[in-house]
Amino acid sequence: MPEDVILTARDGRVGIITLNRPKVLNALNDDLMNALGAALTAFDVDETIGVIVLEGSARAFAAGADIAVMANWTYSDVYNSNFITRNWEAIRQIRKPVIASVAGLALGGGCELALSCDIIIAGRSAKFGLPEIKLGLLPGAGGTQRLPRAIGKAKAMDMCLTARVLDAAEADRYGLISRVVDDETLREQTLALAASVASFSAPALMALKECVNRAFESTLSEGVLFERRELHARFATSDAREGMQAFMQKRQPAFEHR
Ligand code: DAK
Repeated sequence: MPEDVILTARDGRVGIITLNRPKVLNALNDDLMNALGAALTAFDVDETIGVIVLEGSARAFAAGADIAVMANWTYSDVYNSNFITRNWEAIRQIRKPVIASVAGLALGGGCELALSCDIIIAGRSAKFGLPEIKLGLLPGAGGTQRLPRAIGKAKAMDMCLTARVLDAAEADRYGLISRVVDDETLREQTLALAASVASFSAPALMALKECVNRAFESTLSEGVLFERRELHARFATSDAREGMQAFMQKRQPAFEHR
């Protein structure tokens, strides 16, 4: 039996997806990206799940697109089959918060996958790089666009043009990632963080994620207008009523995700 290229599990309201091609450092091939897209979508529409965690192994989150598969492709192959767009972008459609939990290598497409998540929590062993230039390629899964938005042009150019790899402390300092923790506690801290976020109102989280992402797609005044409308819409939800009542009554809110 072939090994499952991803594994899924649940921990309360947290859906966990583990990339599982350890022999090739979780190199991203079609099977894996198809399975990842399906798992993300399944958790996204599951009302019992509030947050999705995406993790790799202790050695590698993912070492990038599968070079062995790509090595003989022609322009026609990738253009005609719509490589990347076809099955790498499911994550862009996910409405619930996605937390990348990164230990070890996050290179090329692996780094781009982490950049597509909403929060990146990294172990001290994590390494982030876009080394495609060494292969005569370039980052093609959003890296040239998301990285400068995350860390600015100077640092992004340095990483893309020189294949410079950042360790976790540098990535944290530059704003590429959200938090750094000890590797031994990475999983525990990721799941605690995910559980905490998943306890909040699911529709409020989805609206909030949409607002923050809108900051990258619009002018400031359009973005602020979008945010204002989303805030007004919260007043139509029972969770907002419950959250504010709970505060007034000095108790914990019991959100129903409505
Ligand atoms: N693909 C396939 N296999 C990989 C791999 C990868 N990206 N990375 C590692 N492996 C495999 C190795 O070949 C090796 O397999 P065996 O030889 O054991 O069969 C196994 O994983 C263990 O790797 P190493 O023996 O090399 O382990 P080391 O610790 O010595 O080195 C390393 C780890 C990560 C430094 C090294 O493996 C490495 O440099 N890997 C390649 C990293 C890389 O260049 N990543 C970027 C991939 S390119 C496009 C859009 C997007 C992209 C391309 C096109 N278009 C729209 C057209 C994206 C491209 C990329 O992501």
